[in-house]
Amino acid sequence: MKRALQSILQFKSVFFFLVGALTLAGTTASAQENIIANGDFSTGDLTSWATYFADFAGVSGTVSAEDSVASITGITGAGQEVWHVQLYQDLTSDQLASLELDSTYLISFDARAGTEGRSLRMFFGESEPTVVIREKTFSLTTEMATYTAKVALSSKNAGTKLAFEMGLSNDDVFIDNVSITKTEPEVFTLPVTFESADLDYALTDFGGNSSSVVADPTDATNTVAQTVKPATAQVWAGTTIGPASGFATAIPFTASATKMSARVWSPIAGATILMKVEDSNDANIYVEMDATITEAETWETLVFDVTQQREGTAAVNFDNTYDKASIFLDYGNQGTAHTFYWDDVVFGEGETSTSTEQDGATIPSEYALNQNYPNPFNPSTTIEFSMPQANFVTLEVYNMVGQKVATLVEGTRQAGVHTVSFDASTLSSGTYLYRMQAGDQMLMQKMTLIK
Ligand SMILES: [Ca+2]
Ligand SMILES: [Ca+2]
Repeated sequence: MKRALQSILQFKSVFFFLVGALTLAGTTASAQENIIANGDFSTGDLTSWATYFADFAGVSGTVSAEDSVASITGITGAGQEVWHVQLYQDLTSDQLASLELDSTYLISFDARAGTEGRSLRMFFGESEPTVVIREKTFSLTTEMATYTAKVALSSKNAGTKLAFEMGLSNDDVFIDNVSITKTEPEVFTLPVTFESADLDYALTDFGGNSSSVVADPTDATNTVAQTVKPATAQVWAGTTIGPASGFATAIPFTASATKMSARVWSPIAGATILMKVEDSNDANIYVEMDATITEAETWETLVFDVTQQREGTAAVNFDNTYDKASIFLDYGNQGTAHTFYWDDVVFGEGETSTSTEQDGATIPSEYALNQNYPNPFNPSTTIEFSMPQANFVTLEVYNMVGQKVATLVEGTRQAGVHTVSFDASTLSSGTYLYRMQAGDQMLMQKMTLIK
């Protein structure tokens, strides 16, 4: 999936050149100082690095830095714990001092494996007691490639280390060019699809919930949020979508654009799902909206209308800023150790999908992006696209100078015909391009907004 994402990103930059847009910021972290010592193993040895083998569990192997690449080879006995074989660097007090709290860091490394698909876990944090600042598992290939993860640094302590954990496989791993550099924070805003390869989604739980970003249990190619509401959780336990500081930009509610949506998988029918939007700088400014799960153990798209607030709660004021959103799963009930999944928090009504399982229609034979209807339109229109197989897909709208004005879909979708509505009430009259990308396919159509 990661490689597919990379090729989509490459394709995207090609598109920007094609349309002549010069607005893409070419930022790199290369000018920043690397906090890791001997990250390129150029000394030909493991200076500053340490290794760990769980010899009590009978695990052994060989680590070296010949040819200025770290190699972990000849592993035997792995298979019990992911952390049983490690190459790691304990950060010195000088290294720690150079890490600034509330800044964003990019952890980057090159790696390859002796076997295609071998997994490698990157751990950044403290091992005893375990404090995870960032943890991410990568699927390596036999070709050297660059892997990254972003960290919104909110804590650091004396035991912080960067570790590569070889996991449950005995296959060889080669690592080079390890760096931790300060970088620009990711612009965290809607839509939230959990598909970014290196964004730290930094979900903020309260009231006893425990959330993490995991593979969709119904579709391993999709990434979703998992929220456990344990038996000890409060009736008001919830999860802020991102950091407590909210989104980078306000949710663009207007009198004619009042809806947002999310997909939720609930283990129980009848659960109330509450969406709260608020001003990150003023807790007194908020709107609470709710929806009800109709069917257990299936993905449901829930639409939340900011003009339809919960009874007895504050109404929307479009002059206010709503730049933070939180989701409350099975709101109003104490936790019962249920596990929920949620995904695709988007501005607008989201999508309605016609999957082949639902209506018995035939699977489309190829990718297709149909002419929107109505067209011309004012202010909203419907776009239909077809997928012959499940894939990661983006559907974006551009103006005629190549500026992106909307992202309508960004995530994995099943095979089938999908429709998405586009509300252009904030845009001016003119011709717009809408572009779909899925796998190596790129399809484009024109539409005309006449106000
Ligand atoms: Ca090197
Ligand atoms: Ca997703």
